[in-house]
Amino acid sequence: MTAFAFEKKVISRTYDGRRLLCEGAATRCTGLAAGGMGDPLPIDTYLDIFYYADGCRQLCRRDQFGPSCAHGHIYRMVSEMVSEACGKRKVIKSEMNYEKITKKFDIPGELKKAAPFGNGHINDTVLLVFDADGSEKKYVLQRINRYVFKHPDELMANMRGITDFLKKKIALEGGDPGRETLTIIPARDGLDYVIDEDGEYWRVTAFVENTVSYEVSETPEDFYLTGTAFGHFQSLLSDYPADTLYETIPGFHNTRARFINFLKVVEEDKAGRVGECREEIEFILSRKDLAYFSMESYEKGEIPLRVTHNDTKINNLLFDTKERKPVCVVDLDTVMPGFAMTDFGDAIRTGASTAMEDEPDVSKVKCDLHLYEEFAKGFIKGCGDKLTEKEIETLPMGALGITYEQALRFLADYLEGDVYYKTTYPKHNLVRTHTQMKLVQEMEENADKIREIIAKAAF
Ligand code: GN1
Ligand code: MG
Repeated sequence: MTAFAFEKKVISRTYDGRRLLCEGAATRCTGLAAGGMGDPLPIDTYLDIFYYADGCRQLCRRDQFGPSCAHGHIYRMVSEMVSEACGKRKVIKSEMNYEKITKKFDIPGELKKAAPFGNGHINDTVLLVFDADGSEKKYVLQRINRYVFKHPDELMANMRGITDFLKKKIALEGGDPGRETLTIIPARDGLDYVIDEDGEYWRVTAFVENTVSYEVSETPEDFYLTGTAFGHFQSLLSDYPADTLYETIPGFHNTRARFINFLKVVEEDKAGRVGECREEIEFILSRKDLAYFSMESYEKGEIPLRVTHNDTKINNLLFDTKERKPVCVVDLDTVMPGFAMTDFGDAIRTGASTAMEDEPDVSKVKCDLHLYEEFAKGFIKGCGDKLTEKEIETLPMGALGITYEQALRFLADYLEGDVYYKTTYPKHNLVRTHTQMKLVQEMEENADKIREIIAKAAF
């Protein structure tokens, strides 16, 4: 039996009550397997497919999910297939013809290659290679997730405003505006996006050459530099006119609102999974204080609202491949008014963790305090003199709060039937919940040391 050449009866099995439509993907996977993926694998059940896909993902990590990575290709194909089978949304077909959509953008030259790219949980991303008069130029095409972003036009208006603003500031500082922030490639009709016949929104940005992003911190120095970059990003936007920004996801990091919504999700139990998640639910409910902290601090006037990135996961920063220095903060979809501690926290959540966000073995998940300290130093330095004393004092709660919020979000999505995050196997969101719970515990246990770290980093 060759890889993925499984039988029809397997294909029609149900996954959480919904029929898996694997046939097309299976055919394509078999083709890929024949085309150099190595030995045939005995695939008996659809579960094996998920696990196989996950194995592929592990293998292709080193390759940064590059377009030429066959393992990455299979992983993405299976995840697309699962999204579609679960009725979540229409997916980008791996064999989709991108000519038609890319022609609508003002890109010189001819499309040579297009391949799925990156590791985001939300939008679908494709790397485009164009040939313009004999020289190769790359672009990033993205389909904006309309389930998550209800008003892509507003999102793009934010992105245009922010990137124009950043380009001016970067130039003033003597930096390279073409490289240090994203460049939107407009459509031929002048808009910053194209709507296709299905009502899907697409955008294109210039690819930032010779850069790479990391899923975990490789050295403390990298993470220190990550801190300076995200801090600097916030400081560059400190005088951005916040009232011109649309809220692309209302209440995005209002953890209190998320907590209140979580109670509803548990009550409704849409996917019938509450019974198996008692411990996890209890974990969230018993830490209500964490959910209320940021909003209450703000309402008491203790911390200001700033223009923040709101998704400072470390893979949202591009590093120069040769110099290993941060170059460009990407993923500007959630730049909105928010709290400094949230940006601090989300980077700690991902970069000070010793494992991936979906590591199945939680004993590998630790909050590395040395990394924590390096990031804190970098972030505070990067923010310049912008942070107030109270903001600095609340940074540890930012990390704890956002990690707690992420546990809550993954768990809520699991309980709702995996409708928000891309998943590649049935309990993916639950596995992610567990890593976040472990990090929360780690930060709770080390609270005193963390307070000292921040005090030391700040003064
Ligand atoms: C999503 O797509 P990605 O990985 O940049 C999510 C973040 C979460 C993150 C968890 C708009 O970001 O908020 O922290 O997954 N983005 C949105 O990995 O919900
Ligand atoms: Mg994102």
